[in-house]
Amino acid sequence: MGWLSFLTREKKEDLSKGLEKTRRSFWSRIAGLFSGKPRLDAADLDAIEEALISADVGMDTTVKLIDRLEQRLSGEKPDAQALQVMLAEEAMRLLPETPQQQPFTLPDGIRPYVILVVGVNGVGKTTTIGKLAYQYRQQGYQVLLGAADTFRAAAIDQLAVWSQRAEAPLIRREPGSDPAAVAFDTVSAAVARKADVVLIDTAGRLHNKVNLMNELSKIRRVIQKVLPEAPHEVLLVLDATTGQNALEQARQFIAATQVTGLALTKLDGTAKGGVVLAVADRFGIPVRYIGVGEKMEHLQPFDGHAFAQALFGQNEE
Ligand SMILES: Nc1nc2c(ncn2[C@@H]2O[C@H](COP(=O)(O)OP(=O)(O)O)[C@@H](O)[C@H]2O)c(=O)[nH]1
Ligand SMILES: [Mg+2]
Repeated sequence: MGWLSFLTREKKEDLSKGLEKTRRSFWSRIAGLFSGKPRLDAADLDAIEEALISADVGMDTTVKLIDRLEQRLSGEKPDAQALQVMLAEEAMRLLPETPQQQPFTLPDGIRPYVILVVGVNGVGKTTTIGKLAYQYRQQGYQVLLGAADTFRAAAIDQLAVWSQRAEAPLIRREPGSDPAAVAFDTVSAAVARKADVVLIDTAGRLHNKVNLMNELSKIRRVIQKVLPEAPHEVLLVLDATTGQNALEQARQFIAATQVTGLALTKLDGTAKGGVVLAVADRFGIPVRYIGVGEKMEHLQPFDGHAFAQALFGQNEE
């Protein structure tokens, strides 16, 4: 299939560790399947279906997986390893092809490359920006951050800490100022300073959905006054620990604004890691990054092949 992984062995270990809760929980639910009867029956498929739903793969995606599994098995009973391989293969077929470009490299000729980061409060936007800034800096790019989450002083200060850590200058205004004005300042400064990449943080107060979406539109328009083709990416951050809620957030943001990529955080803290499959299958928008831990390098570029293996791989321990 020509899958060329850009994840090092070490990163694959982080990934496997990050998905451990989901994987363990999944296999513990179907452990009983592999003793006794020589052939697979309907009850076995029900058990697998339930285990997938418990892992937050979501109803629609689970049904697809079960259908395909049923076709492939046609009455045969796989051992645990064969089931693992099949699940991983079928999961991969659901994922949009992972771009084969080196992670954290920018496309040629687009400078500054503007990334707008959106999502509800607490999902990990600011942290993800900090980690991305660090990774882009590692590649030698000049990075500029924009603190367009202006509602709380703490939010700006949090980004300021990342700015120092990643050595990426921050454009900010007073708390309470207009987020679109900060976005404008940031992109203008990036043009003037010939920065390579711009990461703009935004607020995500969901209690006023209409306002939030209007505000994101306004930020886009203002950015386009400086650079008509920007933002080049709109990254929607989702918290994997919220399972089906993350799916609902994705639905709302995708309907309201032009999302080009997804980041799913906190996979290390949940048994609901299957939500990555649900989101990728449902919306067909590429998952760009996943968070498998708190450290800088724990924000990984998403590799569908490695992900599917790590999600369904057995626990040998
Ligand atoms: N364990 C873990 N925690 C994360 C990850 N990503 C973000 N967090 C934590 O989630 C919390 C909220 O993150 P923050 O970036 O402030 O969210 P924001 O409100 O969307 O900007 C912080 O405590 C982060 O450390 C991850 O991949 N794994
Ligand atoms: Mg934040």
